[in-house]
Amino acid sequence: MQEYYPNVPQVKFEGPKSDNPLAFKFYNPDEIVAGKKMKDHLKFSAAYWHTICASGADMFGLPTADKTWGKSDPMALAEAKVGAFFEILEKLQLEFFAFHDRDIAPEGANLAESNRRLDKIVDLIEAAMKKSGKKLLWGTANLFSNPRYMHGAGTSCNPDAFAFAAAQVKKALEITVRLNGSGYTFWGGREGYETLLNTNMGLELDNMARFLRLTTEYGRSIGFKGAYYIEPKPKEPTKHQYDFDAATVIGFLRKYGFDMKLNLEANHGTLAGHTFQHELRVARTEGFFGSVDANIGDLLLGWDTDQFPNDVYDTSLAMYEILKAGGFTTGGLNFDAKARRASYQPEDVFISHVMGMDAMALGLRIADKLIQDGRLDKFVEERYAGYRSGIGKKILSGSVTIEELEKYAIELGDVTTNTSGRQEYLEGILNQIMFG
Ligand code: XLS
Ligand code: CA
Ligand code: CA
Repeated sequence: MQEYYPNVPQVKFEGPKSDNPLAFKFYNPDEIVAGKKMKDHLKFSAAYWHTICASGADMFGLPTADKTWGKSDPMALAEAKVGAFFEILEKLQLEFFAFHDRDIAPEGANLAESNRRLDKIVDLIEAAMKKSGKKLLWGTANLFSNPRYMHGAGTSCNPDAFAFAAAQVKKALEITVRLNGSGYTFWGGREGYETLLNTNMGLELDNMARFLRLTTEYGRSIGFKGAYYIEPKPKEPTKHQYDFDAATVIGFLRKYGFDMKLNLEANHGTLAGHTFQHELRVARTEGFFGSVDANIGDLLLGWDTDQFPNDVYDTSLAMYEILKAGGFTTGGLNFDAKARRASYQPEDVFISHVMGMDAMALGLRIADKLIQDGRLDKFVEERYAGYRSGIGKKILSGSVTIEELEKYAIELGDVTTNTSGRQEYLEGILNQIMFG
């Protein structure tokens, strides 16, 4: 069997003192944290499109990273990529992966040919999964790269594009079922608008719902038992994306009555002006927590940089929310991430994942300590203690009238007993847990 990365050994846990760039310092897969193996908490996944396809090309420059292994024929290259990708999963101890249909096989001259090409590569992926035990976290369809989707897919003004997209998702769902995927993700690639001057927003939103209805029902009809996710993103590629953020998507799902969860990307949360923790908190509070794309953006830039997570404050607070949500069931931590353009050597694919996995593992360790410590929970509990008795209890019971509240307020005279929010005390606890 061909080895695609002969210079990269099996990556293992060596502990915090190790200076080996190709070893985990904090991610120790079988170590028990909060009652479970770290690998079962974190459920790491690699993204086919970045890990094995992204070449470092950007709007200003050509590719920097060679991921072709001397293959120029597109199908021969697609076949080589399967071998290389599974070698990466194996060497990095990544148990899961995710892909778009067009990442794994190049589009043909028509839909029938594209589907035949997909079948050929899926045969290889299925065999590689069987051999390695690796699992599909979620599948998806690329409904944004081809020019046919210039106006969107489900929200396109052109019904031919709607039909083509539905056919593409039908095939992607069949593949996901065949590969036993535990999820299927809808990211609204170009489902948004550039200008309201040419846009019928009401029709587009209803059509997005029609599109989701048709596709999700089809998935169930062919035996898909996993979770459907919508991945929010506020902008890019369109100026305004309909799936703006967690709260917007939850409103949409409730309006149209869909049983779906959220796949939350850290980077998309910050692009929407929220912290990653905020997006996770919204999802967990509302019961829509599903899966996570752990990649971050650069807070000084206003676009989607898809970087590996390195900020341990962020990963700790994210893991805190994830633990509080009860952890992953169908979902996992997918690295929708790529090494920077100048980190172009084959080893960088591995080094970048190692750093990201260690950052999430540190987050898990710290989140567990925060919960064990209990001071944050206790503080929040006490902050709302007023609702456990008296007028507070009555408000919660729903039995209070506005006249009673008026009477109570008149008798009270004024609100004189507010307690301190103690933000700095709580931030100090976080630092103490992290560095103490
Ligand atoms: C793009 C999205 C995309 C989805 C899958 O910004 O993150 O990669 O995760 O289509
Ligand atoms: Ca992204
Ligand atoms: Ca993503």
